[in-house]
Amino acid sequence: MSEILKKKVAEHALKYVPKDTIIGIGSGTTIRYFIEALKSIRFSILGAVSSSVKSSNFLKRINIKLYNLNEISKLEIYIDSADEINHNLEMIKGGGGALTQEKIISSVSKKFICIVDESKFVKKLGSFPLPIEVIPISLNYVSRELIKLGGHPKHRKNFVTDNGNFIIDVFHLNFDFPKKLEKFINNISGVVTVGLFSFRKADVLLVCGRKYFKVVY
Ligand code: ABF
Repeated sequence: MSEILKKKVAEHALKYVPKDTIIGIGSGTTIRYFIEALKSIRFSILGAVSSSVKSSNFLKRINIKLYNLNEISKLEIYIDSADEINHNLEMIKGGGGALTQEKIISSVSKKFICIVDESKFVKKLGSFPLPIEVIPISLNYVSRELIKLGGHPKHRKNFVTDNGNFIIDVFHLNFDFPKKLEKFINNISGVVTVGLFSFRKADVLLVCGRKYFKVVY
């Protein structure tokens, strides 16, 4: 069922794509549906900045021109999904491992449009473990610091990010003060990016449920 909802929300997101612009594009299965849907738009887009090798490959297959973020100073929109998003539009991202590029590209974008199926729209963040990208030699040090914070860190086995780094998935963290938590984790040496998006949260959320479709600002 969630595949159908992901596809629906992805197709709906086409309405938010401005003409003749370069758009920022995230990663994951929901975004895969969005990229598929891009084939059907009648007007043109100039191209895309992609957040992962996987998304870049899908975009190339449908002949969308790819830009390096360094060639661009601003983007009108960034479209991506999330692993969890709350009513304040703060998110946990990085289940697919592309959180660093996702955070950078969304930071350059005027508007972050998040598209999810209803299972990801939550009252409270934290059922999904928080992904953190770390420099490989810092794995154990960062894990010890996360334990001090009350978390249960788990190294994501057999996984290397597009940047050559490791991912730690952290369970049981307290998300009562997301900004404080994001800042604190960002400050641990060896952390490249934390998959908590409380500063660069979404601007618009599209949620597709079995019985409803919601737009949240
Ligand atoms: C990206 O894709 C990630 O930040 C998030 O981890 C994931 C969601 O994946 P899916 O669309 O496959 O559920 O947005």
